[in-house]
Amino acid sequence: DDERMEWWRDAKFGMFIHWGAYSIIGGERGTKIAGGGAEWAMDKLDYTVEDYEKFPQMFNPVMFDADAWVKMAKDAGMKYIVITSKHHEGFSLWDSKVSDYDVMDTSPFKRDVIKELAEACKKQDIKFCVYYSIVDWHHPQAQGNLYPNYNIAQHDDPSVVNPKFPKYFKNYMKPQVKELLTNYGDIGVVWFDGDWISDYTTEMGKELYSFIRDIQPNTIVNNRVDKGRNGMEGMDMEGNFAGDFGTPEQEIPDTGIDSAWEACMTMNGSWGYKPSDNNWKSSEDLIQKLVDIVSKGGNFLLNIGPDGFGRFPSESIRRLNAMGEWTKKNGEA
Ligand code: FUL
Repeated sequence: DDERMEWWRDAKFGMFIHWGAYSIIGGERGTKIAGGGAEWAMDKLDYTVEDYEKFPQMFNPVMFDADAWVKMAKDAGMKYIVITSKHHEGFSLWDSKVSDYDVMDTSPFKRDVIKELAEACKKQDIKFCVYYSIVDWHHPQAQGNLYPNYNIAQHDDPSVVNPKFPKYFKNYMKPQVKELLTNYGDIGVVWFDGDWISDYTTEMGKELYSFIRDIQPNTIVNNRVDKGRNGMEGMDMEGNFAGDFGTPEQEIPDTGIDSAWEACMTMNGSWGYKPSDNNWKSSEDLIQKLVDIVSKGGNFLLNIGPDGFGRFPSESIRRLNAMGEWTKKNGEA
């Protein structure tokens, strides 16, 4: 296992990218502003499934430049990129054959974002990784029995179940994960999320984990592949199934953790693009967090929320530049 994890342990510093149809919305609907992460716009701003579909239908980020994104990550000292291939909204950023709700069939953009990024990463020698949400607010079988009231059904309410969820798991989720692992070269990490929903089980997680290992034996999988694994949960007991590394979110754990972990964090308060959120952490603060995390043996996955045109926010670019200058001066993270 150690050999499989070696590149990841050495990497220390990576870029998280939250990008999807929510990047058009920016967390705003009329006078309403979504609280928290703007990638939750569909839920927080009370869109129906049908209403929300218009956003993937207008997803046309003409300024998207995979090479430029990857270069910004590299220049900042980052060694891997994790992009949201599909977030909770259910819209897929690659050419999926099991879904029309993707960038090729629903959007005017008709460019395979995952393919372009995978190729840019390969060219520039940085590891390419994908985030995949188990929660899917668009797929009828992935929601509770109150469909289309997904925003009631998807919360952690054990009374709200969908008996068809195993069908979604088998006929949609697994085939999608397989596409990501077969059509885009080496996948460094599959970063699951949304493991908390009532219909998902540890058994499914185990199945998914070995499914991935069968296709790409070297791919690393986070702890959220197991059900309900927040932060370091599942990583503290031996033999307790919870993937390969812990995922503390917006926090830096104390010292004394033996297992692998990666702290993921935003530069302001949102994962998805949110122009109303000006609560940016300073570059000094971010550098300090990097040092703190690395000194405690963890990895730092720092998030960017590009806008609906495909641009990184200028505030993010400035911070990436500052971190790049620092890593160049002080050696590798
Ligand atoms: C959370 C998600 O609900 C957020 O939207 C974000 O993706 C974060 C990294 O994980 O659980």
